[in-house]
Amino acid sequence: MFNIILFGPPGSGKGTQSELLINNFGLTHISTGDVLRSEIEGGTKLGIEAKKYMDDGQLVPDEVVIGMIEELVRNNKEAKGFIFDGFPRTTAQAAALDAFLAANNMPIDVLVSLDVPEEELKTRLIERGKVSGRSDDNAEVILQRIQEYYNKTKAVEDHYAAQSKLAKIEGVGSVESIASSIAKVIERLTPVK
Ligand code: B4P
Repeated sequence: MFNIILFGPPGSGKGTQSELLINNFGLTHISTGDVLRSEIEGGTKLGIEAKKYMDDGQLVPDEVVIGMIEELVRNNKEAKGFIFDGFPRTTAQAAALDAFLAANNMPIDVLVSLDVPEEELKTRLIERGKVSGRSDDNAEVILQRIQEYYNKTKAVEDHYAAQSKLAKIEGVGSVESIASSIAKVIERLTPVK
C-alpha cells in the first residue's frame, strides 16, 4: 500500500496533479474539496453547513472533515493506496489522520508539497473562476483562502517534516513536468508501480 498527501496552497495544482496520479499509479483519490462540493450540490445537512465556510474562504471545521475522511477510507478497503488531496489542512486533521491510519496499519508514506508563489496562485484561481462557476473563486475569497492557508494549513508541512516525510516540489512549470517530479518521488519510495 502507498499513501500520499498532495499538499499546497489553494490553486497550487493539487486537484490537477491528482488526476494524473490516479491514472499513472492506480491510487484511490480522496479530495475533501470535491466531497464537500458534492455535499453542497446534493443539498445535504453537511453541505449546507460547509457552504457557509467555503463561500467565505474559511476552512470547514475539523470534526466535519475528519469524520468524512474516515468514512471514505473505510468504504475503500480494496484500495492499493490513497491520494489525500486537500487533507489534512490543519495540524489537528494531520494528527487525526495519523492516528486513524496507524490503527489501520496503513501509514502515510510521503507528503508532497507544491511550491507556488502567491501572485501565481491568485492569477490561476481568478482564471479558473471565469469558467469554474465556483463561488469561492473570486478575488476577495481567494485572498481569504490564501490567508487561511498561511494561518492554519502551512504548519502541516512541519508536522510531516518532523516524521521525515516531506518532499517539496517546484509547482510552477508545465503540468507534465510537475507530474514527472512527483512520479520520481513516488518511484524512489516504492519499487512497485
Ligand atoms: P479544494 O477543493 O481543495 O481547492 P483548491 O485548494 O482551490 O484547489 P487545488 O490546489 O486543487 O487547485 P487546482 O489543481 O484545481 O478546497 C476548496 C475549499 O474546500 C477550501 O477553501 C475549504 O473551504 C474547503 N476544504 C477542503 N478541504 C478541507 C479540509 N481538509 N479542511 C477544511 N476545509 C476544507 O488548480 C487551480 C488552477 O490552477 C486550475 O485552474 C488549474 O488548471 C491551474 N493549474 C494547475 N496546475 C497548473 C500549472 N502547472 N500551471 C498553470 N496553471 C495550473
